[in-house]
Amino acid sequence: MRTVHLLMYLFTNTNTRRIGPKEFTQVFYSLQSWRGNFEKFDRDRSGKIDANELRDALMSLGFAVSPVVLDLLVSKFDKTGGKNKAIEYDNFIECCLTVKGLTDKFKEKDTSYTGNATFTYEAFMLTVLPFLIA
Ligand SMILES: [Ca+2]
Repeated sequence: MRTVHLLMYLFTNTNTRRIGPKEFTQVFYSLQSWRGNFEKFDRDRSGKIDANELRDALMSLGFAVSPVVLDLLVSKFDKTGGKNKAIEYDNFIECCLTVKGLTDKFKEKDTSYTGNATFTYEAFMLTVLPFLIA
């Protein structure tokens, strides 16, 4: 459910819980392409994405995260609370969407791509909270 709400947030840019046929079509095709990504990067066919597989998946999407961030992502999105050290399909989508969404929001404030951005407290909260409580 969290994954669905996050998808809806990203496709509508609002916290609405309803989408029209146009957005539904976008979400539907987007999910098909996520399935393809998941299968492509689950190289050992374990049905889960481990840290190395996630690193390659994020790289292919254009996101280079540090090993520390990678470990944090795997433990946060691992349904077993870090026991499997791997992420299942729906959480994989959620993880990638979270990285993409937060990176896009950061880039809006880092227009010259220096890797630094300035946020007011209010802007920071409004940027991060929708991803935490999607
Ligand atoms: Ca795997």
